[in-house]
Amino acid sequence: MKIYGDIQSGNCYKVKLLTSLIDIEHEWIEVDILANETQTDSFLTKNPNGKIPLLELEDGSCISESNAILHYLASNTALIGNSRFTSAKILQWQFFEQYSH
Ligand SMILES: N[C@@H](CCC(=O)N[C@@H](CS)C(=O)NCC(=O)O)C(=O)O
Repeated sequence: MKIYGDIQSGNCYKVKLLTSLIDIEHEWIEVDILANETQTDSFLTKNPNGKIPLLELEDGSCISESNAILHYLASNTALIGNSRFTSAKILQWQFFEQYSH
């Protein structure tokens, strides 16, 4: 899998940190937003919203939004578990982080 990001961005760093915590093999592709690399035709084909982080799977399908990426990568690991309450608490913090932080 490939992850497009900028290590100085908090949204991207969250994803990078998770790949380290649960040892996910991936190719990190550094994207320079100041050089408008998120606005090229080829990047917009992968994420029409033109933002990083972006996860690209082996079959070419893509997931954007940092918290969606975190859920995808952490699913079936102890970090997510299968408790409804824990799952809702994770979402609670992630929505708080996106909208209020
Ligand atoms: N809600 C999104 C926010 C993503 C976002 O704003 N990414 C910024 C970098 S932190 C970006 O790609 N900016 C480039 C642009 O807006 O052109 C997420 O959590 O992934």
